[in-house]
Amino acid sequence: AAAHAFHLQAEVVAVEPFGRGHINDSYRVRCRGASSEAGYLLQRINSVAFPKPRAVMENVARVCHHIAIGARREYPDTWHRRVLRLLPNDDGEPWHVDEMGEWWRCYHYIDGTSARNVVASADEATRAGSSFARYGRQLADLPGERLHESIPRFHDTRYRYDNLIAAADNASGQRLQAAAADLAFFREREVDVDRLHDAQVAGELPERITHNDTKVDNLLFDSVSGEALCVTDLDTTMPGLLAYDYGDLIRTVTSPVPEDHPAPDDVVLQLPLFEAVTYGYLAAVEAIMIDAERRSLLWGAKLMTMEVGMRFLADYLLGDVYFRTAYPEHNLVRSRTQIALVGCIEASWPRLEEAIS
Ligand code: GN1
Ligand code: MG
Repeated sequence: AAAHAFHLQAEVVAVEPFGRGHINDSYRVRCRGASSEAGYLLQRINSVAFPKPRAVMENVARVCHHIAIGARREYPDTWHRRVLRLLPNDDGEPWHVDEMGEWWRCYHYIDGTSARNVVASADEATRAGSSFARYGRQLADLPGERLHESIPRFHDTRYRYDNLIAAADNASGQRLQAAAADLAFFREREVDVDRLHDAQVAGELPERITHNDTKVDNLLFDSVSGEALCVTDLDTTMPGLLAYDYGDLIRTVTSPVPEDHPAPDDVVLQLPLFEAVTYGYLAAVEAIMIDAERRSLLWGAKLMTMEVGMRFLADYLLGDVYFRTAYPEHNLVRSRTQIALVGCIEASWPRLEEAIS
């Protein structure tokens, strides 16, 4: 029913769950018709994570429209595979609100692409770095008002830390006990949580438009050429710092195992991939980046990894109310890979700083 609220251009034959996202519900809508008809990607927006879905959709619609203008100019033949395209509903709006008040949207499906949660080569790492950096640059001249903050304080590490401590205060004895060492890890690093925020407040780091969820899984690669084609998962695109986007890339590109790998000892920071993603990222932002931003990037890597680790752990302590989980320890397992990676970043700090400078 939700699919039919949109102006589909082909007959629906199947609707299947799709993707690995932790927040929204995604479905692939398969269609019959011309062989070129790739179908659609239908999504229900998670109203716990996004209590202001209209603000999210206004942002996403503006962002898609703006990126499409540039992509059309640069790639007249293939632009439609390089940007998400929203379908309108009967009222011409790029969303649908159902009888339960749930918000939906529908994109054209981009066929012949795939996403990955672990990169396979240095080349892919470079492509990931330059794609997300380019995304930010494309939005640097977005006309109109400041984007809405779709999730306020999304990358406020102090806020994430405080939420973790509050979650521990309210946790059940059993989960609290299981998480004791992990909690201690974050408590020992409280001194670092204000670093990016303080530098921004001091006027050292300029506000940019950033994606804010640049995990490598949020990028589509062409299945044949391997080219990084299209940035996805645009809901958190809003004002932010370059260090956020660079940081979340490092978090997800440099480890050989996925975020929920059950053996944290397998997490290592692969230096060649670190260098490759950094190279791709810097090459695409160098023209606009100031020195203070460059110096903030490694803090972005550490703090974004800490943040997600703290969020997973807080969610575990609260009984799994935010991230989608497949088994009871899922959030704890995820938190531990992040802790391991923070340890790797700390252990290689001087070497990493050198690679960024
Ligand atoms: C969520 O939506 P998805 O799965 O791409 C989360 C990110 C986390 C990520 C961890 C809105 O991203 O902040 O970094 O999980 N998105 C939201 O995998 O909370
Ligand atoms: Mg996603």
